[in-house]
Amino acid sequence: MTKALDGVRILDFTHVQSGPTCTQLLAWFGADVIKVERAGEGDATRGQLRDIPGVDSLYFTMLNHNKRSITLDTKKPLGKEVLETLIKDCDVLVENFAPGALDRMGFSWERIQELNPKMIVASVKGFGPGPYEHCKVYENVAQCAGGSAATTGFDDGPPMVTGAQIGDSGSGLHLALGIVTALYQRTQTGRGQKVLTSMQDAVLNLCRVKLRDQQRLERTGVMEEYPQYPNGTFGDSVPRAGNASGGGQPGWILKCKGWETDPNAYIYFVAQAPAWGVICRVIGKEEWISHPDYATPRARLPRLMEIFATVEEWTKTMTKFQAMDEMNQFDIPCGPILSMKEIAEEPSLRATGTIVEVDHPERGKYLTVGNPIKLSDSPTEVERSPLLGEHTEQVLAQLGYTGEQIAHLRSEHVI
Ligand code: CAO
Repeated sequence: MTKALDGVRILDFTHVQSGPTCTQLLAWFGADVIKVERAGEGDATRGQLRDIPGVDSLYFTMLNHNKRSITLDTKKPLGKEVLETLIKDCDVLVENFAPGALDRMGFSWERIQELNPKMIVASVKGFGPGPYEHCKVYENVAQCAGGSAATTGFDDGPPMVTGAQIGDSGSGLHLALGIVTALYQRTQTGRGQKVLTSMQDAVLNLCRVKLRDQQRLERTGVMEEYPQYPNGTFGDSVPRAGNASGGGQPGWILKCKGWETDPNAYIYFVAQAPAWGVICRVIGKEEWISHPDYATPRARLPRLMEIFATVEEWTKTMTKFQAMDEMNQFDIPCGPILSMKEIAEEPSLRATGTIVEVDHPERGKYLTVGNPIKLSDSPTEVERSPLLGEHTEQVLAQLGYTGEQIAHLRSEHVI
């Protein structure tokens, strides 16, 4: 079966997490992704957080599936020549170097346009144009600068970063959408274009609801669905909301049986308005159904923490999975706090290809997260990440290099 992006060739000049997330997605959709790395070390993540000495780390393998790897020193004249050939041959160049690195290498947008006017040049940078545009940026810097850290955590604690890599993988996702959109526009214009995702922008986009709340706060001075209401105070910026729901239906994380020893024996409970009657019946508080202090969502707002505490007395009598079953019977929205161990072992996630077991020649079998975007006509088969330079000769031969030329490049330490 053909793949959605069959025939699209990507010059993958990415490293670490943000860029590789993007090119891995494109590879999963069928693009031919050629990852260009420096000989010797390659992408720094190959050697970071290693769990097996001398073997590509899980950090690397889980972000570089379905790609080919070539080694190339793009600062040497002969390496630049090879890069030029690649630029002429590929549809998209994706990079997430520090600002200015591609220009310093001699490959400005203008130069790339000269070589291949159809080429799409897609970049992740920490910041867009402005005071910080020259800064190097990692995940948590973006979470802090994009509004996530200020709005995550509890009111009485410091700002907090989240485990979800919204700065890196979030930016990669945004960039991938920009690339396929530019490819689509190219079918009409015949031209390439620049695609830029700043990590700050990507995080802020994912924190959109907090900018909503900032403006609500400025207008009304109070956030009635936040845990600070009615007894706490509000300043002039959106406070951290603990585990309050980000949407219009109040929610909170509640303890379940075993919480004293199991750090994940909790459930997220949503006091959805249409389910209020059934919630009251299930927890044995039928009197709340018609009581004026509880009957309407508005009346409940100043009492949310008391309501959650009462529901928690009920959820504490059962495991999170039993609580889930009980509530699901009545369509009460809720979700168990699943540990990574539980997720890794969940059979239904294996069945859908969301968790995939991959075999690697050096590390053996490991688990990865498969493609979260499922296309019915372009199913994803997750293939192991390439070893450093595994496809150098194959790709160069495809570009028209003879065996003799390849040997010369090797003897000059260009590849
Ligand atoms: N051959 C020769 N040189 C190469 C090369 C190759 N194949 N590949 C890379 N290089 C060179 C670059 O040209 C650059 O050289 P100069 O500094 O002389 O211009 C150098 O390697 C280092 O690149 P870098 O500055 O991007 O790498 P770093 O490790 O210092 O910084 C990072 C890493 C991530 C902070 C930076 O790349 C960055 O800010 N990227 C943009 C934001 C981003 O994506 N961050 C997320 C990373 S995921 O957590």
